[in-house]
This record gives sequence, C-alpha cells and structure tokens, in this order.
Amino acid sequence: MNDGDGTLAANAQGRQFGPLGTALVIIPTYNEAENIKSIVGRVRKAVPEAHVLIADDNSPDGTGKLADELAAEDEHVQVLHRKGKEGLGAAYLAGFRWGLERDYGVLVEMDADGSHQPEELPRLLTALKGADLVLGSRWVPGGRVVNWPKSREFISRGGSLYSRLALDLPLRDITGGYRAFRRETLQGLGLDEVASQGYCFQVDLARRAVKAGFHVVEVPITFVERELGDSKMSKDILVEALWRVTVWGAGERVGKVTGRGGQARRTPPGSD
Ligand SMILES: Nc1nc2c(ncn2[C@@H]2O[C@H](COP(=O)(O)OP(=O)(O)O)[C@@H](O)[C@H]2O)c(=O)[nH]1
Ligand SMILES: [Mg+2]
Repeated sequence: MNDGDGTLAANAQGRQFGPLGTALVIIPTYNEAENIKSIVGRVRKAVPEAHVLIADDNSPDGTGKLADELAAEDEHVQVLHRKGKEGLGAAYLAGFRWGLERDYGVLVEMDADGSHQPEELPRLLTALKGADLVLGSRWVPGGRVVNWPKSREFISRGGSLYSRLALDLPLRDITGGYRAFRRETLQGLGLDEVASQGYCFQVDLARRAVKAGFHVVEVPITFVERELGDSKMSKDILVEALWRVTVWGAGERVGKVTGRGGQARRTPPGSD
C-alpha cells in the first residue's frame, strides 16, 4: 500500500516523510441513522481509494444495521460493533487499534453528522505528506464555522485558547475532531494510557503529539453544524475537558520548575 508516487516528501524544516499508504476513515456513531448513509457516500466519492470504518456503540436507532447494509454492498466499508455507549474517545481508540492491526498507513477521524466535510479530506491528506499529524482547523485563517450560534463559537474558541495557554501548545484548534494521523504517529502517542473522552480526548492526542516532537500542521476547514440528529456532547464532557486540561497544565508547570517532565521531547522517526 502506498500513496501512488512512492516518493519521499520533505517539509519546510527539511524533514523527510515516507509515502502515506492507504487511509482508513474512522467514523464513530451513536444514533446517526439519519446521517450515516450520506456521510459514507460522500467519503467514498471524495476519496475513492480510502476505506471507511464505522465504529458504532450499539445505537438504539439502528445505525449499526444501516452500517452493516453499507458494508455488505461495498468492500471498502467495514463496521466495528461495540457493546454499548462508551464515549467518543473509547470508540476512536478501538477504531485506531483495529486499523493499526491492519495495513493502513493513515488513520482519519471524522464525525458522522456532516460537520467534517469529506470533500475537504484530500487537502488534509495532501498536507499529511509533509507532516506527522494534520488537524482540520476552524481557527486558522481560512477556517470557519457555518450555522453555529455565537455562544457555541465562544465556548469552542475559548476551549482552544485555554488549552493553548495552559498546555503551551502552538496550535489554534485543539478540540476539533477532523484529523489525519500517520500510523507511526498514533503508535508513538501511548494510546494505552489515554482515558479522556469528548473534546478532552482531542486535546489529549494533540498534546501528546506535540510533546513527542511530532510535526503537527493545521489546515483550514469549514465546519458545518449538523442538520439532522442531535449532538451527544454534554456539560459533563465540557467540565471534564476543563478539569483535565487544568491538571495537565499544572503538572507541566511543576515539571518545568523541578526539571522533570514538560520539556521532554523525543526525536521523531526520520527527523535527523
Ligand atoms: N461510537 C460512539 N460515537 C459517539 C459517541 N458520542 C458521540 N459520538 C459520535 O461522535 C461524533 C461527534 O459527536 P457530536 O454529537 O456530533 O458532537 P458535537 O459535534 O461536538 O456536537 C458523531 O459522529 C457522534 O455520533 C459515543 O459514545 N460512541
Ligand atoms: Mg457534531
């Protein structure tokens, strides 16, 4: 599996990156019966060579059955049935494990509700040729949100700004969930220790990638608020994010003062 040209790409720092390999687009679902067919169809059209893995938490609305129907008619579509609702982070971790056990070179996170437009995925994958991790970003120039009330934008921008400052991360959109990882990046993040959920899960992965010295690039996206179905994000998930980010940030500051942690950057593969 390779990205076609098989050549090495170099980024602005002169680091060389290997070919990408086949992409697996992981779509976690909980009650997305109204959205699943459309999103899978759009991914298949936008990036025909990619594979899709639907990670369904036994949705009461029958999303899992619809997913099975899609998989039955298309060998690029597979379904990971999970026993019950365990949260977005757990679904992604199971999906990552599934993909890493197979021969995928790239693992993509994408919501089922159309907020992350599959038509923008080729741009993320092009950027990944010269990066370890690409974040679809609402808060870099060219990025935007459609159909969000000002209050939601304020919370989201605030969450990213707080994470950026507390964790000292050079990133603008730290809570977003439209991302493309090289397999080696995921393998270097210590996924077995990740326990966070929701927005916090995304902050956790971004922070681990930066601290490990991976090259993280933000690509502007247009995030479109869902038209069908309901958001599963809750106040509890926001509170968890605020709490954990604060604890991580405090831990890093203590680590810097005592000379332990915080500064530890390892050299990523191929960066010499
Ligand atoms: N498998 C699984 N997917 C989930 C869970 N919670 C949310 N999702 C999915 O994660 C994606 C983002 O959730 P959403 O409710 O749209 O969050 P929002 O965009 O922040 O409002 C959607 O595809 C959801 O169906 C969960 O507990 N399990
Ligand atoms: Mg959504």
